[in-house]
Amino acid sequence: DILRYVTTNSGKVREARQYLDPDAIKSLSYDYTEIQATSLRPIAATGAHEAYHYTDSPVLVDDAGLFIDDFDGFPGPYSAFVENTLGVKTVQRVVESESEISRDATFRCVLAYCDGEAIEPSDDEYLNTNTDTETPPVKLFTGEVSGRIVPPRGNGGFGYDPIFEYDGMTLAERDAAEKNEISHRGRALTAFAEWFQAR
Ligand code: ITT
Ligand code: NA
Repeated sequence: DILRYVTTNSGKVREARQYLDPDAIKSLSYDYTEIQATSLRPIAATGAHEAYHYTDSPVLVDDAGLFIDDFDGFPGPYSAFVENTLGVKTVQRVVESESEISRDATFRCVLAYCDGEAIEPSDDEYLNTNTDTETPPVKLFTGEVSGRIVPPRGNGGFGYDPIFEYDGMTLAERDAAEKNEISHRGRALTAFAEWFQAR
């Protein structure tokens, strides 16, 4: 069965291409329900269940967010809402205007895979958010990158990339391959691709 990389975000698809065999995987722009939660894992897992039931074929859901340390992880799971309301430049200005707080932040990405088959649980990579035992479990792959919030630079990437600096460059100053080498998504996709190929 063909694997669907489920996202409405073309920036994610561009980055994921490097890891996913184009003959075996297709992207699907399906907007699954995002539950309200303070961490990405249950959101991705629930989304994978829903997308699996929608497509009836194997799915990989990608939930990501920017967690600002001194804002207790805000915007975190609400990163898309905050980008669409305040905008990323305002987020940067708010961080800058608070003289006592640090600029440290972490990008996180959670990939949730579901193919309807029972997947052997391995520690907490395995999650079944539903008490309904008919619900197939999902397997989770995570990646993160820690950096700092800076005034916007660069035209590459998407979302918060221009205001997130890692090792002297913002993520928007890197092309997709360079971003993948160090990014939350690149790390999660590397882990997924290793597991998926070895299966
Ligand atoms: P899908 O849910 O359909 O995949 P989305 O863009 O809504 O697309 P998320 O729910 O994961 O994705 O929202 C994540 C938010 O964080 C959104 O504002 C993105 O622009 C941003 N984001 C995610 N990954 C990012 C990355 O690698 N670089 C910069 N911003 C990112
Ligand atoms: Na979303």
